Amino acid sequence: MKEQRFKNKNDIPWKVSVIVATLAFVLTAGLFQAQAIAAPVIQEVLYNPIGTDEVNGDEGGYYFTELYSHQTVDLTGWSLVGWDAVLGVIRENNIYYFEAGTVINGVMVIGGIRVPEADYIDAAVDWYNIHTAVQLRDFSNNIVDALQWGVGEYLGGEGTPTYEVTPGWSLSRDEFGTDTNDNNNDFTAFSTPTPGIGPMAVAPEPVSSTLFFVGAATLGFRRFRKKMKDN
Ligand SMILES: [Ca+2]
Ligand SMILES: [Ca+2]
Ligand SMILES: [Ca+2]
Repeated sequence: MKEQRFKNKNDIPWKVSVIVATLAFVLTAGLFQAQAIAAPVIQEVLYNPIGTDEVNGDEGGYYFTELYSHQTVDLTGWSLVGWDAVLGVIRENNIYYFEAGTVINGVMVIGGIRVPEADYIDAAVDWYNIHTAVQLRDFSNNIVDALQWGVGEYLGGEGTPTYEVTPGWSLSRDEFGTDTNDNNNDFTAFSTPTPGIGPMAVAPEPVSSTLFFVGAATLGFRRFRKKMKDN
């Protein structure tokens, strides 16, 4: 009985081709979408230095926020904002305004004076160590990218927040700057922070991943076909 499902056995490869091609197209499109970085992203953040965060209330501690952009973007009117995820408010002492005419193309580091790689020095980027989000906002105050560590009643980051890290560790995206808009998925804690070292400029070829998925889909169909035969 079940043999009759495929009246003409020559139909099978044709259908498989269509299924596999469609799957490959959808997956490839998805991969390209995930890699497309239209605007600057928050690449790495060290918010909890070992020992005192700020020295004498100035820009002393070893903390930094690293941004990355594949394109040249004028950051005039943009800001980095510290968000309290428990109270759901912006912390007024944690707002960094980019100076007019600031341009990003590649890596940019804003940090304390103990960070030699810092392009700009400002204590405003010494974010709170618990339940906080840092948000990159454009000149219209739209949130372009955000990272939250620790949970609160309010979400200021993207997707699921990461855990709060050990003092001296940073949270960083991978070497491709992958941004799936899910902080817990995109950021990893690193014991050796890399301020000034951003992702590779060139996004990876998605072909190998696509082939993997196509291979997996083909294998899945073979199993399905074998099952049909066994029945
Ligand atoms: Ca801090
Ligand atoms: Ca994002
Ligand atoms: Ca880095």
